[in-house]
This record gives sequence, structure tokens and C-alpha cells, in this order.
Amino acid sequence: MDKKGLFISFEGVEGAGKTTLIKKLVGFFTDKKQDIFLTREPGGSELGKKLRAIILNAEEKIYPSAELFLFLADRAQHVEECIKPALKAGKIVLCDRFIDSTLAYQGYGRGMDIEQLIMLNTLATNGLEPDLTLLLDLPPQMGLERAKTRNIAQNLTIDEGRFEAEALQFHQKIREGFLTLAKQKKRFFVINAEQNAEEVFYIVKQHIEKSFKFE
Ligand code: T5A
Repeated sequence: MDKKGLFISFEGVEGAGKTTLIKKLVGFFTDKKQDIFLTREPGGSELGKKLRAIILNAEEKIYPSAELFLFLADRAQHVEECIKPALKAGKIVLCDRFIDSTLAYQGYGRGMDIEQLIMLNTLATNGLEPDLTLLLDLPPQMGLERAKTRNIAQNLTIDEGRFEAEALQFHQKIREGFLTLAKQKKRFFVINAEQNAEEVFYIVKQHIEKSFKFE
């Protein structure tokens, strides 16, 4: 594929502030007259929306290997149906979670073999990787608290999803997993997400302006 756009993924533990940051970046890129494609995993494609409802339903008994393949099916469809066409059209793709979530959650969290997961990710994406991965890092307890407060404020009846209901230790492994990945790949930029949302946005904006040129 001749890729023309820019692909940015957002990663972090639950409630790290990805959605909040993405909303601010939409304004930033719109001011720069850039075409944006906003998406997320799981659930970016039409098929993915159905898969998301299954995957995140805490009532559904899903074995770890089945969970993995649901995320991979979501990703394979998402890349072909949504991400590749958007990049080909020269858009800036802002994707809430991507390949690194599988490595962090199913790999470091659930204990699946990282090398095998890398191979499966490659199969699902045909080797497509983000140009930039913004990792919002904070203690998982803080992220879970934020997510809980948000859910209460928005009157969401279910305040714990499949992953939010996991023990704190699970989320700690995920945080450490993300930080390990960030040391291995140059495309990562790690931000201290304990800061307020405006500070996080400012740091990210500066990094993007330094790293990429917009006409
Ligand atoms: N998953 C996903 C896998 O296991 N494997 C995979 O391969 C993939 C792709 C997806 C779940 O699936 C797992 C990971 C996830 O558990 P989801 O519903 O999409 O689940 O949930 P998350 O991606 O975790 O998103 P959240 O909505 O929980 O968190 P966000 O988007 O990071 O947080 P956000 O922006 O909504 O912020 C949470 C609250 O905090 C406030 C916000 O206003 C909001 O109320 N906030 C801040 N408060 C103070 N300071 C800041 N800097 C703040 N930033 C935001």
C-alpha cells in the first residue's frame, strides 16, 4: 500500500485519558486544516462494533485464547476496511488502542507468549504499524478511579467492564508491559498522564509539531 497519511495510536491503562486527549487533538489538527479519521479498537469497523459488544460484555464467559482472536478479528477488519483507506486518502488516523494493547493486555496481562502475539498482530495488520504511539502513563489505580468517576457522572449503569473488573495487579502488569514496549520501539512517546488534561495536551502538541511538518 502506498501510505500517504499519518497514523497515530493512543495507548495506556484504563481511564488514562486517551479519549480526552484525542478530542483535544481533533481541534488541533482541524486548526491545521488536516483531514482526520477518528477510530478505536475494538469497534472501529461495522463488524468490529458487533465484536466490541461481545468482547467487552463482562457477563460473557470468554477464554483468553478466544478473547485474543476476537481482538485480532476486529483488528484485521479494521485495518482493511478503515485504516488503510484513510491513510491512502492522506488522512491523519487517530486510533484509540491498536497492536500494543494486545501485547500489553493479552501478553503482559494474561501471560500469553509475546513473540507469538507479535506474529499474530503482523498477520492481522499485514505489518502496518503506527508512525507515532502516544503512551499515557499513570498508576492504574488512578486511571481506574477516573474511569469510575466518569461512569458515575455519565450515569452509566455498568461501571465495571470485562477489564476494569480485573484485580489491580493485572493492571499493574499492563502498565509495566506498556513501558517495556515503549523502550523497544522508537515510535513511542511516553507522557506522564498524572498531570492535568491541559498539560498532557500541551506536551503532546509540542511533540507532534516538532516531529511532523504540516503544510
Ligand atoms: N483491549 C483492547 C485488549 O485487551 N486487547 C486489545 O487488543 C485491545 C485493542 C477496551 C478494552 O479492551 C482492552 C483494553 C480495554 O480494557 P474501552 O472501553 O475502549 O475498552 O476502554 P479504554 O480504552 O480503557 O478507555 P477508557 O474510556 O476507560 O479510558 P480513556 O479513554 O483512556 O480515558 P478518558 O479520556 O475517558 O478519561 C477517563 C476520565 O478521566 C478524566 C476524563 O474527563 C474522564 O472522566 N481525565 C482526566 N482527569 C484528570 N486528569 C487528566 N489528565 C485526565 N484525562 C482524562
